[in-house]
Amino acid sequence: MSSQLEVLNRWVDDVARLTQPDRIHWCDGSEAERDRLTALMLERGDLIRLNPDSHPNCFLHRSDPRDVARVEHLTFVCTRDREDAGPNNHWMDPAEAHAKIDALFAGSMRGRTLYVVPYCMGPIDSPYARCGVEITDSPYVVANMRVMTRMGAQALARIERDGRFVKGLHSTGELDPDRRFIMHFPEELTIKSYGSGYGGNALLGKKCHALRIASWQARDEGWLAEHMLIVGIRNPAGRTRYVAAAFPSACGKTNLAMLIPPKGHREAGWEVFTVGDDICWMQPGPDGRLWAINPEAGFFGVAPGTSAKTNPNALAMLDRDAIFTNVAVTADDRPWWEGLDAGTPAFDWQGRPFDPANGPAAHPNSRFTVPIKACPSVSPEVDNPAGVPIDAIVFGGRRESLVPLVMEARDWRHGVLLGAAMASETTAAATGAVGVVRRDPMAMKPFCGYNFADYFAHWLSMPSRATRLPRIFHVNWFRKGADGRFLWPGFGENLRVLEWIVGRCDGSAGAVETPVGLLPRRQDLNLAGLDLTAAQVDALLTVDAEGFLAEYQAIGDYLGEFGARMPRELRDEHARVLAALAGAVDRGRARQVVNG
Ligand code: OXD
Ligand code: MN
Repeated sequence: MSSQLEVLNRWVDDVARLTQPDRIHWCDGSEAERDRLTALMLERGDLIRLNPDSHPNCFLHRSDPRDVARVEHLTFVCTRDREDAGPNNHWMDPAEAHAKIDALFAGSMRGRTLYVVPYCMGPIDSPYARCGVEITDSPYVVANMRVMTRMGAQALARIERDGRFVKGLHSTGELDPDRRFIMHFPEELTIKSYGSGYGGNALLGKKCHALRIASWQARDEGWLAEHMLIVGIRNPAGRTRYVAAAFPSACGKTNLAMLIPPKGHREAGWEVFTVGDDICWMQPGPDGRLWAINPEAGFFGVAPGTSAKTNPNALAMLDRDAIFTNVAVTADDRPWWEGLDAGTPAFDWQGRPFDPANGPAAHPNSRFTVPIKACPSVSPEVDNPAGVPIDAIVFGGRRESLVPLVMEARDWRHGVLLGAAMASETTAAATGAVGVVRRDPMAMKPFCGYNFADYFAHWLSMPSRATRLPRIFHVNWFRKGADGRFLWPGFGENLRVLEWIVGRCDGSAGAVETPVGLLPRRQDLNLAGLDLTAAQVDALLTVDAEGFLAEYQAIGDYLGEFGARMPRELRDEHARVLAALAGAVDRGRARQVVNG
């Protein structure tokens, strides 16, 4: 059998024959290599140096204005059997997809350098980590992959040991939206991405490998690859519990992962540790618990809205060694975005003198790339090859109405339904309309590499693989009052909800049963020092059975779209909740205020 390095060499040769690069560079991940690439990008205008006094070693990249977000309509899962990709994915026959995209790759690297980027997703010595190699013609992608993954010589050595790796081929092509595809071939452990330089389309270790391909591998191997942050919460007694939380893109995962406790909690001894802000791989451990690693080594976070109020920890790590994409700049070359308290924009994200008539100064999906180690709240466990044990899984969406602040599933099966029933208002992280409610089960709509019906069945199979599974919760920070203002203060105050969640895990926090799950009463939440009226708390903790009945009917329609493949267990669970809601409405409990 040939070694993985031979396999890799042969693949690089094949790709070079197809794409015709002028040069081939094997990335070793060293600082010298990074410095050479940075100098090259500065010379080519791919990067602009930001103010070296206020922001040492920080750079700005301005993308093509037509290339600023993930392109879900051009993202395909190419399986032999269309049903394996499911109605939740765009599908193309693998042979047709290869032919279509290879025609675009033909000669696409002429005049360019082909970079070979070996990377490891997860701590380099973790049994849960997985490796890949991205071939790209974009030095910007190489620079970002160096921050976001364990990239270079160590990864190459591990690939040789592992005996397998995911192949990712990327070219920015012409950056023409009409010549753009992001294609996944899970059966071949292969990704091909053409025509975009944007993070989620081009940093192939992230969404393409760590979610779409990994979710497929996880199903085959009995683990979970999820769109979740991982956070450690230490209570005043010194016990740290780990929570994994799934929210759709641009719904505050980075802020929650780096939360700073409110003053009273800080003084009482609460502390929060960041393990990851976007992706979580969880494996059943020998103790029956789920153990999680963050496959990434950096953050690719949304800049707008990041401020001293919303996320002081993020702000503190953004003044050195950061790559910014599509933010605005001040007259003295500092990065700027909407929501920042200090400074005023002189140039917008496209480099034009700032004029509010052109829209926001920073693109709403402008980003920062920084190493996780730069985060003041980074967990001491971030490199632990064994991962961290997860006590609670939290699902959440952006919902103006109906969905209460927090609820707990009564058991794992109900929790899977809560995840499957998730819906959220869309954001700028993907192209398309913003603010429209769409079903986004487990925040995986854009990222699950296979049929959602099989994915839910896989989730439902976890009790047979792990005996001490986490409790499952659902939260909604985005509830609005009749005046259109958010009811819940959010940000650091979200710790109050996490306190209840860990209290449930400890067995110390109370709850009331409702048809949609267990909710805290006012006295079960620590609201001390918060300026909330009783009416606001009631609104946050009310179950509107009539409204939920309509919601669950819509959820039933959605689950029905997957036909007979949808697991019976989930349909039964849905029927149980629907019947409980109908019963509550019949008994005249159309609105259950849990305090009342
Ligand atoms: C991301 C996304 O970049 O979800 O994390 O779009
Ligand atoms: Mn994400």
